[in-house]
Amino acid sequence: MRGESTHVTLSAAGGAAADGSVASMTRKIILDCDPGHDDAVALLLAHANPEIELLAVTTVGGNQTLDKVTRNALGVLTLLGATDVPVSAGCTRPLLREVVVAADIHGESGLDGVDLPDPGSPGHVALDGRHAVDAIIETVMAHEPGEVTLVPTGPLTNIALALRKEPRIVERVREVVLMGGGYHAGNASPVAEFNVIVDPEAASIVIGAGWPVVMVGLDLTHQALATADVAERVAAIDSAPARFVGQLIEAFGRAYLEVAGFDAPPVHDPCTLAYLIDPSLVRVRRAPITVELRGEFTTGMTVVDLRGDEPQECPTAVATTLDVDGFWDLVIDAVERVGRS
Ligand code: PIR
Ligand code: CA
Repeated sequence: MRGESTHVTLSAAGGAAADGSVASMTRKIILDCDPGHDDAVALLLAHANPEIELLAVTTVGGNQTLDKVTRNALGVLTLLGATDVPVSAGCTRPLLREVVVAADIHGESGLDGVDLPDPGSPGHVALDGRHAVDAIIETVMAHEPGEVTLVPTGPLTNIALALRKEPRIVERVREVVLMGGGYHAGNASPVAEFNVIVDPEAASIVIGAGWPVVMVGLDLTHQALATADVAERVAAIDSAPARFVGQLIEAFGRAYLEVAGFDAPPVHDPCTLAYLIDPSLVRVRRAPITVELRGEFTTGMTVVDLRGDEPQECPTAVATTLDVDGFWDLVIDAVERVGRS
């Protein structure tokens, strides 16, 4: 489909610009996140990998309250030297439901166990004045159809509201590659993943909008384990960003061991970017997805219909298999690159 890749893209607009020319191979993205240890690694990969052009970062209440995750996003970008990326704060709470945070995993700050630059320090990244919903709409509408990819790695509240405020973004966005959900088991309930169960109505709106969606769920992200070998590779790099990633992995690993009994923590959110940078790293399968909104025990479950042959016309897909070594090579390469700049 796309000339520059053998990968069968799910994008409606493909890689061609409106004038028929093939768009550059870099992917223009908006990262909508709730940092969060693994969101911080996603910020790093998005900033440092040359295939990704980070147009904007938007924040949403999720792992911690909006004020905390926004402070974390600004601190992480400052540490990375990503001082030219606009950051906008978004929704403080889900569309219909009460705020739920993941303090057990991410701590009271949302990023416990890592040192961030003092917000008052010179050169610290400051907030863009716009609300995240407006930043998303303005950024998408200012680009050509098929140019901007949305990468949500937190609850889907901002994206759902952007869709409602400016429905034309459905046609204009290239695709939505989100971390959330799963088709096997949950982490916030037996069947529901955190980002989806926090705001299931928003997830339902986003997943069902008709634009191309790749759901990078727990089935995939639980393969992205930061093992001792990964920690060693990071520790071998002598730079401030590498020490930061080392702290992240250690703190995340401790929490995941205590709370979930994992020997190594799954670094969920950067898997979305790995798929965009090199689609051969993530196998995906087209499948209809619905979000359970009324279940007594199943609210927030992403119901994925994997029966029969893969449907060719379906706009939604789920990620199934990760090239684990290829994934960590990308992350380590990004850590080395930020250290150098
Ligand atoms: C991770 C998260 C929330 C709760 C737990 N237990 C673990 C966050 C991650 O940032 C990721 O985006 C997603 N939500 C995984 O469920
Ligand atoms: Ca997240």
